[in-house]
Parts: sequence; structure tokens; C-alpha cells
Amino acid sequence: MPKLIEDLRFTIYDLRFTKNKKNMISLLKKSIVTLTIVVALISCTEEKKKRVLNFPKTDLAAESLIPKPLKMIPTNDGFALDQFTAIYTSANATGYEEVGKFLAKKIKVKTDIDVQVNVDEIPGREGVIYINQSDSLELDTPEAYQIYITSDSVILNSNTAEGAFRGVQTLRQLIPETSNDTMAEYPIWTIPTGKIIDKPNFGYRGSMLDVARHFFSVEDVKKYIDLLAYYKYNVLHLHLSDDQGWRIEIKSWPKLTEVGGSTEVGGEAGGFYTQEDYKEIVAYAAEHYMTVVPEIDMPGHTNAASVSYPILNGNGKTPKLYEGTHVGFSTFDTRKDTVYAFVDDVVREISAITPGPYFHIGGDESHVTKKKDYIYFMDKVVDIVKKYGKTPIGWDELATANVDSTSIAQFWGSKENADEAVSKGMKIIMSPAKKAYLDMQYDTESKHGLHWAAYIPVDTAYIWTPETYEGIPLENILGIEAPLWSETISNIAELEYLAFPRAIGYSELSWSTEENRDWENYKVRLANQAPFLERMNVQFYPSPLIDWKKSKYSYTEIEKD
Ligand code: TNX
Repeated sequence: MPKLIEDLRFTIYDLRFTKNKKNMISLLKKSIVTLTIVVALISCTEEKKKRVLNFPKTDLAAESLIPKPLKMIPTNDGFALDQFTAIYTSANATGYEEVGKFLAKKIKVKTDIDVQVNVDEIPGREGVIYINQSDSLELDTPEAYQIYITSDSVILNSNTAEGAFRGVQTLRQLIPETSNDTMAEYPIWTIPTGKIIDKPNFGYRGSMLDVARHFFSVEDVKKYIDLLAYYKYNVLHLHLSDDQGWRIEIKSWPKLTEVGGSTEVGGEAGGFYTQEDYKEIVAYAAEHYMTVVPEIDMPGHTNAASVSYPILNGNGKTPKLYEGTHVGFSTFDTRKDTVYAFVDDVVREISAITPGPYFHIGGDESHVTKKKDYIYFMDKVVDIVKKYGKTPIGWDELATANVDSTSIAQFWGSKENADEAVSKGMKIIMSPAKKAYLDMQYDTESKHGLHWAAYIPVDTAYIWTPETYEGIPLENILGIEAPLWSETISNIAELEYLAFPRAIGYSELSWSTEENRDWENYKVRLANQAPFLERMNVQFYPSPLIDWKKSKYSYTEIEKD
């Protein structure tokens, strides 16, 4: 650059003393070209200066990440996410490019920047996000990932695309909601530098949605998946049948949905998923590295099936469509071959469109099934599920049947059943109603929800230790699931009111280690989720226990409507 300015000076000097017209024009041309180069270089340097000078220093440790990562080592500088940023992913690594594109899409939504993925390398480009497949031994589980952020680059390493996807959620959370460089001519989103080492505490991190008491559309379920994936959930359990409705098309038993799908609690129209709809949900969940667990609840909770095909009924009464909220009055006839032919068809058809390893057979609250009939039935159904290559899951009552360690019990209420499951070597999914039920009211004022198990305010939902709860040995615990029963909710806004913010806390209980969990610390991070929830148009319950960050809802406003 000084050389160019020197050149320019000499050219202008020559220009002053030349008399020759031709010479003059050529010198003039030369000086214009040099001037243009100098101006361009000056503006480039200016731009560079801006990128470097205006980064606010940021502290990784002060970020509101949920679930809290295993380890964070801040280096107190900033990486500029801006229009020059690009994403590169490992070539030939299955799923990595899609994960890169997912990140680019989410960056676009949040910042309106079009970040290119795997475009031809531009020499001298600054600010690159690399998503790499790595065989580092430190990445010892499929969902483990590490992120190294410097002022020049972000390197996300994982063993599998699933690990990369979890790491991408962390990156999304690190991008500020607004750009923070007002002096630059273009906006910059500063990501704090440092190192993050992370992996989940539990491999099964789920939520259940009851689409039987009230039906929720494919779009609603997709939105729930979006929100759960952001907090690193990896399981969506769909409660697809109950007394009030049968919600999945079974081609060999068409009346299940024609008749059994026509009602829901409160007399509204109900609804059901065609197999194509279900596949769409499963595929959408898979894109978010979430497994769908289908549940057909049996032998109780089967009124809708028995109304559709009365031959299945075992309670001695003529079944009628049911729109109330009582439980425990229905049962299949456990001694009829037709019932097992029916169960076989249902399990076969659903298993064929379920890539995940699990099939949930319910088994709860079969109050009108005789004990010996219950055991006989569950034993047979467990075998059917295994025949179709799936691992059976049942509510904790399943432990009372002749099951072994190859079935899973979902602990919701009975410590006795949980102990029985442990003695059989079964794995247990922790869903204690008193702590983990998303359909429990927050307090006596809550607009929706029940309270038969407890009132569960946001702190109670977070302050418990699944690792030691009710003395269930840690080695038996597969993970945590927060069920959202839908007797009292009939649309997505009501679903969101009960699920959020509590579902965010369960993500931390299932991903983060006990040492990394602390209510006072969590409460501040939760408060900072408000801008994300608002941007996603989530009608969360603005609990007064939380000092919500600049939320468009104030607690009083919500109370008014
Ligand atoms: C109990 S928990 C049930 C469900 C209800 C729920 C309401 C369990 C396995 N069964 O049928 O919807 O309570 O909170």
C-alpha cells in the first residue's frame, strides 16, 4: 500500500510537468487506476478493522445454555457470525451436510443471514464453521460433541451426525437474539469463544404426547418436535389410543379410525393420523434425531377400539363412544383368539412404519381386567411385539407380568412395581407423576391441567434427582420422560401452556449431570429462554417464579386473558 501511494504521488508529479498530450492521457489513466486500487484497499482494511475492533468481549460461562453442557472453558473473545460466514461439513460423512444445512436454515430464521454450506472454498474467507466427523476417543457416545470457538472459526466435532445435531443446538443457543455491532455497516452476531465438551447423562430423553384424549394435528406435533429438539430431547412417545379415541389408521381394521377416531374428550370431532401422516411425523422426528415411540394402550383404555369392533370387548357391557375423562372401565377380552389376531395386525402395521426400536403397549390402570387375565394378556402381547422386532415398553404395571430384562417399565406411580421391574433386571424410564407429569397444574390458579398427583410449579419440576429417585438403582435407569396427558387441553396453545417452561427443565434433568444442575443458576438461564419462545410463538406459562427476560407477556397480562 505505501508503495502504491508513492507510485501515485510520482505519477501526479510527472503529470504536472508533462507537455505531451498523449503522455498526459496515459499518466492520467495510470493515476486513476492506482487511485481506485488504493481506495479499494483502504475500504477493505477499514472493514477488517471493524470486524476486529467492534467485537464485544463475551463470556461463554455466562451464556444461558439449556441443558447445561458437561464442561465449558471460556476464552473471553468473540467469533463474528456475519454475512461472510460459511459452513463446511466433513465430506463423505453420513448426515453431516444435512446437519450443516439445518444449522444454516436456523441461522437464516434467527438472523436473516444466508450462510452458505459447502460452497467452493473462497481464499482468505474469515469466520468459518466446520462440522467434522472425528474419531477422537473422547467422543465416547454417539451424541457426544465438542465445540472449539476462536475468533476465526468454530469447529464442531462429533463421531456421528446425531452428535453433530446435538452440538448444533448448542450453537443455535449461543447466537444472540439480536446483532450486537451497531458500528459496523453490516450486522454481526457475536458468539463467545472457548471450548465446550458435552455428552448426555441419559440416553433416553423423552416427552409423551397424548393425542387420544384430544387429537393434535401433524403440524402441531411438528412444532412440538421443533421445540423439544432445541433442548436436545431424543424421544417423542405418542399415546395413540385410549377410551376416547383411536388415532392411527390400521388398514386391516378400518373401523378403528372411522368409528373410534371420531370423538374426543368434550365432544369435539376427534381425528386420526393416516399411515402417511404418521410416516411424515416419524420422518420429521428423524430429521431432528428423535425417535418416535408409538403406544397402543391395552388391555384397559380400549373403549374406542371396542366400540369399533365389539368382539374385542371384555367388560360385559355394550361399548359406546366415550367423551368423558374417567379411567379404568374398559378392557379387552383376554381369552379370545380374535383379540390376539387383532393385536398382531396392529403391532405389525405400526411396527412396519416405525423405524425406532420401541413399541409401547400401555398396560396401565386395567382396573376391570382380572389379575391373572392381565398377566396372561401382557405376556402374549410382549411376545407379539418381539416377533415384530421391537422392544416392548409398558407402564410400570407391566412389571407384574412374566416379563424379563428385555422389556422396559415406565415408572409413573407405583414404587412396588418399580422394585419388581428392578428385581427382573428391567430398564426403567423415569416419569414419576408427582414430578414429571406435564399435565399437572402449576398451582391452584392454573387454567389447564389436573392435580391428582400434585401441583407442580416450575421449581418442583426441576428440583428432584432422577438418578436416586425412590431408590431405583442408577444402572436400571434408561432415562426420563415427561408425559403430557391431554384431558384438559385441546389446542397447541394449551399444550404449550402446560409443557413450557417445564419441559425445558426436564431436558436438563435428563442431559446434564447432577453436579451441573442448580435451581438458582437454572432459573436465570430459563428466564433468558423467553425471546426464543416468543420468536417460536410459544404460549408458555410465564411462571412468577422466573424473572422473564424482556418478554412480551407479563405475568399480569397473561392472567387477564
Ligand atoms: C393417569 S399415568 C393415566 C392416564 C391419565 C393421567 C392423567 C397413566 C399411566 N395413566 O390415563 O391420562 O393419569 O394425569
